[in-house]
Amino acid sequence: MRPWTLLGVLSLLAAVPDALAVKQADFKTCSQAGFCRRGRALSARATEAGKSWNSPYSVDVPSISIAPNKAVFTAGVKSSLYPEIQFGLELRVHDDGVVRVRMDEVNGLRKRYDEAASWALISEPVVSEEIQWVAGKKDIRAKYGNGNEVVVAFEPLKVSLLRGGKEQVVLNGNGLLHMEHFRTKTPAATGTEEPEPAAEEGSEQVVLETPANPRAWFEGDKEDDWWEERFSSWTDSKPKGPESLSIDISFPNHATIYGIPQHATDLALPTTTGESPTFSEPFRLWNSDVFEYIASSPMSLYGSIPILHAHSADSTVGIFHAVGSETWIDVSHPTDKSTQTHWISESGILDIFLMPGPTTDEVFAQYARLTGTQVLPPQWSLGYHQCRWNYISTDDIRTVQKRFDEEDMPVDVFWLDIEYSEDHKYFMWEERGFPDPVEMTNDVAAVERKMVVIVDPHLKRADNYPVYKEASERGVLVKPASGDGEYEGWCWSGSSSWIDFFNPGAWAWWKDLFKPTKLASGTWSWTKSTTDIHIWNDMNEPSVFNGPEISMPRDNVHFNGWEHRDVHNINGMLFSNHTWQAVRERTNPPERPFVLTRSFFAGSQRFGAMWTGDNLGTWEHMAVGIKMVLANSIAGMSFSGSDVGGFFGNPEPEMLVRWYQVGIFNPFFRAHAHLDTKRREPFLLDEPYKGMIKDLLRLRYTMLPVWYTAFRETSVAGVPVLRPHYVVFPKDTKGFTVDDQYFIGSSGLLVKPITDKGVTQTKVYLPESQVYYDYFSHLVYRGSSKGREVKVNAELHQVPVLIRGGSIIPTRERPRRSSPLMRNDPFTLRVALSKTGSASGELYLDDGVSYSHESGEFVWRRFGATTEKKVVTLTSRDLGAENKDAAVDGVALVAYNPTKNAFAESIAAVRVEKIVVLGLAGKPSSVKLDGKELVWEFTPGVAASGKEKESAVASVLSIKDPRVRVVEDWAIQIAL
Ligand code: NBV
Repeated sequence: MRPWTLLGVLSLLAAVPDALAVKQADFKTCSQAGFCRRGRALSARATEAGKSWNSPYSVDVPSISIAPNKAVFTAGVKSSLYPEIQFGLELRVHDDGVVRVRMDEVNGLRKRYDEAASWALISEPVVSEEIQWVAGKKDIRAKYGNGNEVVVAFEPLKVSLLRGGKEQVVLNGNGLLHMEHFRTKTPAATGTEEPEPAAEEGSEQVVLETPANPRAWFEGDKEDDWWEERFSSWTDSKPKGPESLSIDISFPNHATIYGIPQHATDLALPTTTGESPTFSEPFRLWNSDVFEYIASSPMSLYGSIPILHAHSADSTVGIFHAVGSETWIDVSHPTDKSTQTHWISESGILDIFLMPGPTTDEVFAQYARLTGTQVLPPQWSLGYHQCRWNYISTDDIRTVQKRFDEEDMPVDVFWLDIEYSEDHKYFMWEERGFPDPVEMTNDVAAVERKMVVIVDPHLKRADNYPVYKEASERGVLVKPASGDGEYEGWCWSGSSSWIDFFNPGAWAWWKDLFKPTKLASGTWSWTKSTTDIHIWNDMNEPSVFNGPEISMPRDNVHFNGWEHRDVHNINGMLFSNHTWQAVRERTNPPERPFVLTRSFFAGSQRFGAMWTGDNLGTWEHMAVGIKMVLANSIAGMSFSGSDVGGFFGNPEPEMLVRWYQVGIFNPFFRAHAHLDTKRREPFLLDEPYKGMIKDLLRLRYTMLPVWYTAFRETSVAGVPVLRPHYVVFPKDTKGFTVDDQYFIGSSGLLVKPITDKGVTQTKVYLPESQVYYDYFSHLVYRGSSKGREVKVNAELHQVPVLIRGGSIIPTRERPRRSSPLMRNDPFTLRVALSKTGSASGELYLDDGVSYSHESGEFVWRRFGATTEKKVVTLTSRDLGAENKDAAVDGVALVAYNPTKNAFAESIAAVRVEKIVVLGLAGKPSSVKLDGKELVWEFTPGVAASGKEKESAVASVLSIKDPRVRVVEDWAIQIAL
């Protein structure tokens, strides 16, 4: 065991960024994880053997059975190497075309963990009713809608998803399927003479020349870390022995893949095997508190979402593997048109969902139907969050709030990190600094701001900590490997234990803790809190200072006897899930909670926001943060962001300004800093930096209607808030690797934050023959259908934001102290005409805090612009009423309530105060509403000079007070 002390930890943390680098030795490489080493060695042997190699798994044809509803196929599977071991294969075709493939060991010595999907999925998917099965000699195939087919080849076992007769996703096409069956610890079990000692750390598996002994050829010639495994000073007792699962998943017609967050790397995943791989290690999914992580690496980080998108110009498909144990994924491109991946998991069943697409939007919808959408957050949580480790007292918070107000800088939320708590006993206030937490919260709430307070999962094992005492009495703490008593580890709170959220006995009790009132039951509740306090869940990988790889031992025991290894990657999601429910149920009727989590899994999007953890204050980290947020976004977790300013280090003013430019275009926008950093709240900066950041904060607030509308779309349709190029322009091959610029929702805003020092100009990639307008200067940029880069000014006070021609952007331009104070503010509409003179845009509004939108209390408008016979007509239509019973991309919408809509009534008087039309062909002769002339101003455009294509400026028509309201239908005619 390592001698961790708080002092030691803090002295480590004090380093300056240049000296920071992850301690790689704290984390395993593939060759240090027995099952990964075995899986990669199998792959190496199979590659060596080439075509002479065949997977030992085959379908036991007589056992095939098709359920009467035709949607469920089951069959026995045999391994030629272990004829006595039985496996079962099940295929289910869902009504949206997703195919679920499950394989498990049948009647084995033990049961494999098969519950990962039950935590990730929102419900049991509905199966299709339109399947036709056609049985052949070598395979059986199910044909279903849209030319899709799923084929199960018998010998060797191979499952393929076909569209138009072409293979799109193939499981076990390369024969790497290996479900290590449970066995007893005898030498005979391996077919080898004697069990060999575990391989040395880092040693390579020997590649056998000839498969003289096929079992040994397949599994390795020794019991390599089967029964016990050592890493550094820790020993994993591995009571169940080997149980890993290897499977190759290929995409023969898709050359680019995205997903499997979280890794600090490019959005289009680089290779890890094959010819000259970018990384030599596979991508790892093992939720970890990787201190000072590297800005380009396949190493694990805090969360894991085992989903991939495979993309080509004519198709997108996806796969989601519901596995909660440690998983390594190798990526290679056997040809320039195909991708191959190899998944190696430590335990669990095979449970893969094949998502047929064929478009990116359909893959998003298919995944959303499985795991749910990003929950619509409280609207205030899209404002600016001011955090640091730590605001040291209630007066500190008051002073910070005062300074924001003095500088007229908007902010919605102040955060408290772990030092608010007495001895890191979360919920308990440290009385000296925080004698009046309720009053402090009320002071913040007086201008409709909120507090977010941290609650970590480690419970101090102290008799004077009621939360620990109650958890202990209820027997809901994680157990050590022996299965008896309470696991004890070391964290901020010293000697600590962890609640086992897999234990339903913890759930209701955990909810009660957050109630701000005394409970009749007499159990502890947070009476020194208010419903204006929301929650931050950190360290939930879980992070354990004296545990292997800074986490829990894998042989720890959870509810129902499952080992920690089986559920590790799901653990963090259960913590934020139950915290989210707890915060929601503090009030009756419930209010939308805000919970930030560091650790996450597939489905975590249902419970709030995540951030990318402890980044460094470096340009590299700023840049990779954008890619990481994009990767989370396409994997369902739209509400994500990275610490503005960088957690470690003291960014110079230029870097801080650029970091705010990144932050205002992250869905989750929070500044945060380490305990040892200098204070860097935006009001502390000198001019011109202070003014620049103030402008950026205000820009974020003016655009809140765009963000909220995008979140609402995400919450119903699954399409992400941030959209990388391949999502918006799926056919544009040049855009497949573009991951430093992106679109915000369907708004048409294209953003390219600057992440390098000393930049004054940048290139923005425009993939279509369309006009784009600079949001601020109205400079005109013309794209090309072949893809074209345009030069955009990007001095320190400028963040490149372009409006795609054809878009209408609703904003609110009045500066306020917090976002709820904007609720009755008028709107500005920026109409960016396309090259054919049309445009459209949406606006979604509701009360931002309650669930009344679920009973139809919202306002949802579509603004339009059309040009016909020299008249441009601007309109506003009621999308809520028009789509009453409809659906967006197949996901059902909440019915709109046009008659009883208290929210719409509450904003009935809210005006559109200004309409700006960009790109009119000439000066209008009249601008009229209902036949009456409006007040307007026109600035003619400036034609491009000489060769400088970028120097043209759009014409600007500004209609001041168009006398229209946001909840009404209207039409304005601009005669040219
Ligand atoms: O709670 C302290 C920090 C927190 O500020 C940070 O955001 C988390 O990622 N926490 C990690 C624990 C210690 C980090 C060195």
